[in-house]
Amino acid sequence: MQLLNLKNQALALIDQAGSPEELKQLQIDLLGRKSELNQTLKTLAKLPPEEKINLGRQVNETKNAIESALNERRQQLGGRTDQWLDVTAPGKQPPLGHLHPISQAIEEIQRLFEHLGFTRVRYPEVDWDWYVFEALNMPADHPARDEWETIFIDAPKHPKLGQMVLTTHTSNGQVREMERVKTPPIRMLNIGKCYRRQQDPTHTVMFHQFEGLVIDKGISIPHLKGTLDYFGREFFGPKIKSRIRPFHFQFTEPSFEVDFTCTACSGRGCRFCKSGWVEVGGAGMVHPNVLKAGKIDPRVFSGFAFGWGVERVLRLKPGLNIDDIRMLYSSQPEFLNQF
Ligand code: FA5
Repeated sequence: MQLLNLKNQALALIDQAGSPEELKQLQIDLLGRKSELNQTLKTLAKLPPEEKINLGRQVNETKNAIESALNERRQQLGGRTDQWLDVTAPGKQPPLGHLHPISQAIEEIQRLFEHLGFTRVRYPEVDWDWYVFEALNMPADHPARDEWETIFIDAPKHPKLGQMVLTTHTSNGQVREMERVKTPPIRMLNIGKCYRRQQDPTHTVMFHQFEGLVIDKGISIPHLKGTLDYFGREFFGPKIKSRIRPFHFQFTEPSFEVDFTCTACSGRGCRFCKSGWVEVGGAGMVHPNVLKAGKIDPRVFSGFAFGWGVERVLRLKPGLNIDDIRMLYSSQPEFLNQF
């Protein structure tokens, strides 16, 4: 009852106040250290628990009512309130993210190959043995399969397509693309995630490859070499040269490994590359057995294919020289924000 009177008197006084200064004084008198309300608050400690709760609640309600009345009246008198908003204050810029460096590299690679008329496609990350190995001239038990540190899926086998695996390379898209297009010309760019049981500074369990496949009448090695040179110039810089070295893949004949001049030493040879050249991946002329698996007549059509690591080409970009590609997947903002 005492508090109710206090509140009513306080509200009346606030209502009658004629200036912000008067309100300021009222605030001190009504809520300050020596105010009646504050004195009541001090008596709380000595009360039994139940009364304490009851009186505490009343004190709080009274205090809140007085504070709102003070604010309201202050607003009416044109003064500042406690909840004011300065609309002219400069805003706080929320931190802005950006695409992951691998996504940026994928976008750039896609753009470069689209200029040559390649079409970007995506094929399954979990695929049948047939597309990953068998159709690529690697029958079951062929030793060439050992090169791919394959992760197998524990699922029932398909009667014709075999076991399910995590794609070890984007070459699984080759025969799938032949089946999709049916009749050449084919100019495919398949970019996707690949998986192998590997982990060291230049290998990750999950990584990305981009795979080119061109099939038409009269396609030969110079078409492949021209495409490599174009990519090198556009992606790494105008002075970059490419070279192809004899190699072996079951699905290409002849097969090559593709090197670009090292961007760290401009091909002179350094700690990073040793020879002045850095390998980016494989390439070759599509094997007739692979064309046959895709129902394309090798007597009429020929083609080239290449498959390179996105992480591998990114780390060679001038100025980057990423020593350990695992950093790309470390989720460390200090590292990723540099891109
Ligand atoms: C292949 O995967 C072939 N499919 C490439 C190919 C395609 C040859 C078409 C001929 C025709 P290879 O296993 O060498 O080849 O891998 C190619 C590239 O993928 C490597 O040079 C490397 O850049 C990248 N790569 C392979 N394994 C990893 C890994 N664990 N982590 C990161 N990058 C990898």
